[in-house]
Amino acid sequence: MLTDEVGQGGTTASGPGNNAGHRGGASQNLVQLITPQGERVSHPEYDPWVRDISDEQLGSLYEDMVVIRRIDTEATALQRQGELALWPPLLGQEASQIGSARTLREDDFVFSSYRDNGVAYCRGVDLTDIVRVWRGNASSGWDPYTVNMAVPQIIIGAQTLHATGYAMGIQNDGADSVAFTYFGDGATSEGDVNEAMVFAASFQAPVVFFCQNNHWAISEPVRLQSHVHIADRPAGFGIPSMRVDGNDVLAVMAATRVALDRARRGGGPTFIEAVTYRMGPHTTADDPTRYRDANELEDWAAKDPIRRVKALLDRKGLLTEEFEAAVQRKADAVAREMRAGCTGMPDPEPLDIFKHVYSTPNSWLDRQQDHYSRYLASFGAPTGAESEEGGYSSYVASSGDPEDADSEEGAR
Ligand SMILES: Cc1ncc(C[n+]2csc(CCOP(=O)(O)OP(=O)(O)O)c2C)c(N)n1
Ligand SMILES: [Mg+2]
Repeated sequence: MLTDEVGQGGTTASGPGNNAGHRGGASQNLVQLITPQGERVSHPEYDPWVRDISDEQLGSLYEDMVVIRRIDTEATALQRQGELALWPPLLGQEASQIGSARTLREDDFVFSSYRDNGVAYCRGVDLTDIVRVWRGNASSGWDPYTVNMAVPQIIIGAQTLHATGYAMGIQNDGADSVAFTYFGDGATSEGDVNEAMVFAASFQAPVVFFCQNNHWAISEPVRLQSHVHIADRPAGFGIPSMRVDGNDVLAVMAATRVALDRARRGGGPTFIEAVTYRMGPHTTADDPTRYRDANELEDWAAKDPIRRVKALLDRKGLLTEEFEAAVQRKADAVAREMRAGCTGMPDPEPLDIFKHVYSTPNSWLDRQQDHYSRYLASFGAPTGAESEEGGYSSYVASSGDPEDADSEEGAR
């Protein structure tokens, strides 16, 4: 089982400089720079990539991880309180998301999945916008071009195609930015991800494939989906890969820098497997106790990504009371802001759902809209929305004979 290996440091099979990354052959070892006990272990190949990281920056990475765990806890609570319809927790994946996202440049472009809300935080997505879709308030959370991050993809793996296409565009523009795509272990079984890798390799596109192997695809264990390490698969496409401890923020950062550097210098795509663990349920609608062993969770809790950086800071004498209090204050403030934004966002008009389906009129949709507006009218005229131009009331007003509404009775 892959879970046993993350306790120790390791090396890769690849050479020096930016030849880092495995091109096939024997299975790779795991890159680790901080042990679960918080010990900084040296790694000749990857140390140079994070040599510049100061104590202050390490503290900042720790703060980021604490903050996104707090975002996650708060959003889970909001869901339990009926304020969000659903939430996909990132608990346990903080180092993978912070170590990578904090390494990106502003002009790089991110294509992610639903679980990468820590990445969205790093990109500067408004806290209210992070939860907007999960509240069922909008079809899309934010404008991708304001933060250079596409809205999260729910169709498993589809974002990797978008990333490869975007990367080919970067190439055409002659720019040195990079398309960076996040996806899960389960996604690697999808055709989309494989097609994205074929194109990326063929055109040597500046794209980084960042797979968070959290060991589960809902209730399917990774060992069922892949009989080899996931990082061994890209070799078949001619894409170099790295296999890093995804609960080690420095190892993730080093690998991300290797991959970005290669892409910026015209060296084409890289695949990173960040070996981590989904410590929570798949979503708030899931109960993992029905399909996974409690011992597995306990093993991974001992490899917690935040605890190990905290232990490292402590070893360095940097974990002062003031520092810890400041981190806590920041996390609380972020959680407060997100909660206020969530509960304070105005409800959309029910018929707004029809506005963004087609750009041109469509008789099928018109008929459905007409039905729905008469159905809504059967509950009596709403208050408050009547005055809004083009809103609920105008649809209701034009919906015709209230007798018709009775025929919708069964739909209640
Ligand atoms: C194309 C497609 N097939 C199936 C699903 C249903 N589905 C939602 S999440 C998920 C598992 C994804 O697992 P993984 O890629 O490991 O990502 P994780 O949820 O672990 O972050 C599946 C199968 C979907 N959303 N899209
Ligand atoms: Mg997974």
